[in-house]
Amino acid sequence: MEDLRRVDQEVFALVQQEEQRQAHKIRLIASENYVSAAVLQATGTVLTNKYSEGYPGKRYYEGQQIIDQVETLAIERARALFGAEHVNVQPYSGSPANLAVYLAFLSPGDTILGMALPHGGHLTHGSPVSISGKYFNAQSYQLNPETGLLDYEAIRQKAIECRPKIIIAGHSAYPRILDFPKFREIADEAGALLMVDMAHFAGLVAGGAHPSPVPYADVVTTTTHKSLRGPRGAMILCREKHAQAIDKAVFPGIQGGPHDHTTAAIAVALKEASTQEFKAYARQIVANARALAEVLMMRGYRLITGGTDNHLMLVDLTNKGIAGKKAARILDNAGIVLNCNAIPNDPRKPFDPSGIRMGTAAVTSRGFKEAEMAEVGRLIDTVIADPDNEAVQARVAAEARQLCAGFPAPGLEHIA
Ligand code: DSN
Repeated sequence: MEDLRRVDQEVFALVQQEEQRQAHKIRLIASENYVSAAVLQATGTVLTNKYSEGYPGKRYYEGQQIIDQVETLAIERARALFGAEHVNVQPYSGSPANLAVYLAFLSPGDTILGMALPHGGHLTHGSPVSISGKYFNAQSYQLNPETGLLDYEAIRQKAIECRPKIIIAGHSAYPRILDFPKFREIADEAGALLMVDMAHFAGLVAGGAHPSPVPYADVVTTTTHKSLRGPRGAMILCREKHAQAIDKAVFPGIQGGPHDHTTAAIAVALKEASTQEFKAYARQIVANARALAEVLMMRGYRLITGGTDNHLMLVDLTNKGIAGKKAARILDNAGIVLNCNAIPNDPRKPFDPSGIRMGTAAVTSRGFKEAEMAEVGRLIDTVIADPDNEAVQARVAAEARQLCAGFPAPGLEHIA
């Protein structure tokens, strides 16, 4: 980054500091990861200089000889990896991708049915503060208050009662595998389209560590930067009969020119995700989540649903006498980065909820296995058990840094 250093020392210094932070801390935010150096390099190319409204072979501006090939490569790799009939790789991120699906199939005021945000759904699945809840009649389903699990019979009844045009399956904080055949059955019975937002677990699907929604859903949206380990971006996978509606909704419906440098990096990430190594990575993400969940439960932590089948877990801290926001803050001081999170039927406010969420995609990218996850669980407990002790936090931060030092993060191998 010699040119960046010369031209703008302030930004250069901040980037360097962020590199240090990512290298030295144990990153457990369930939606984050470390992309490879190859993905970083593709993101930083001259493809950022190009405008290419339209789609390969049908663009509004000239000079698309190379860009068409880049986008086609990304599309074909995504189709092959996920077995999808049609893929749009242009959405800028997950929220625009979801909005594009709504634009493709809904008129303002139409009914959608998604998982409630406080129960693990995403803002764009119909939260009242999001455009998805403001422009549409957003109905929601919730988790069973006793088990913390999805109650498919209750979802079915709700769908029959409100007759949504789209049922949304997918989440940001649900630690279990979704029953896609069951969602398909419910959608058929209610006469709805089924949309699956697989942003969180797309990498697990790609690596065969999670069932694929593609055979069951009409439309699947995903970000590319979570467990899939690509650049910040998104894709929409759909059946051929919806291809035109989806493409028109993305452009010109809600977006202008695609970010071609991102498309190139998505293509690289998809190539990486098609390898045997990535399959092993996806399996290890799940094994690591289980290992961390077990250590925490052994130490008296209450996990929502009693464990995890995917990359994430949700911990109710009520019995530990500490709220989620404070827990997240002191853990960050101690070199362990995660986020506070509402638990189902949380009596506390969203900005300071009762729980914390953690995921294993990023630490698995740097090579942590079950033994390191046990160590991470011990460190978390040490901090939570003595929440006002800054000396403990400093000691744990040093231990976290030492643990990370043995596992250089992808893209950050140059950091000592
Ligand atoms: N913000 C992401 C997450 O953390 O789950 C979802 O978009």
